[in-house]
Amino acid sequence: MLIPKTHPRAASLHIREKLVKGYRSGLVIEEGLIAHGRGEAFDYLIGEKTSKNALESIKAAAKMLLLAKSPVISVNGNLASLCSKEIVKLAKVVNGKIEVNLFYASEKRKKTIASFLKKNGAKQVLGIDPRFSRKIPRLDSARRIVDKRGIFYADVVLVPLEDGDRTIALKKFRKKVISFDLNPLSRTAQAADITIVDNVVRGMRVLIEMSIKLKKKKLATVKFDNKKNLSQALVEMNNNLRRIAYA
Ligand code: PTJ
Repeated sequence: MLIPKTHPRAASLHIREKLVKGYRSGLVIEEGLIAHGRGEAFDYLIGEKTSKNALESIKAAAKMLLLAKSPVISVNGNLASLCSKEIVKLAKVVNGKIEVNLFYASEKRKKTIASFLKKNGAKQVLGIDPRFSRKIPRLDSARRIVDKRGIFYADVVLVPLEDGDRTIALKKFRKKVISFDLNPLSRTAQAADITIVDNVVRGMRVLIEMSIKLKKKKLATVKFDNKKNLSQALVEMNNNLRRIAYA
């Protein structure tokens, strides 16, 4: 579909088009389209921009990734479809690994996602070869199967657009978890060490820029209060609604 540049919702419609394309080419599943819809609703509430608060969490996330010994970016269908180039770039900047890990898992979709990431510049994509499969304890979903060279071994895992169970299981497995989630009320958002309440399409770009900038500096340990961060995100949404309601 041709979306006119002047359309007031052009950016949001382009993101939808990308996901639909991802769905048609086997990267995304139907549920992924629904999940995006929920994200869009929250994006409205934050004013469809990266807030000051989100910037703070992105800064903390960049530091955590740069300080990590073995950071991993966990990739699902939506993320691959929306941010393939950014995934590759971020992995390069923070010296991290890329691993495909799906909730609605199928070997075919895993391979489709891995080859799409490779087409977009990834040298290595983990999570595909069953010889390296290991299980995260205390997790029942398909996401429990991880790569021994990747998430199983990692100290920090970036889990954009995640389901809550795995974030909790990863925490119990002593991993530091960074998530992107437009919904500050989700279990993932609540359980992560750092939640970036921003659209992953905008936030990943900022995270890359911030990581490039901070890489040149000497970094101390990350101090971040995620409870406070989530409260601020909710207050921002509330303020936006009040402004609109009383305008
Ligand atoms: O590809 P798979 O099989 O791993 O499945 C991926 C989905 C996303 C379908 C799966 O992980 C899932 O069902 O996720 P949930 O539980 O619906 O959670 C997704 C969260 O991401 C929700 O809280 C949404 O608000 C949020 N979200 C959706 N789109 C975006 C987003 N957050 C940031 N940026 C977005 N573009």
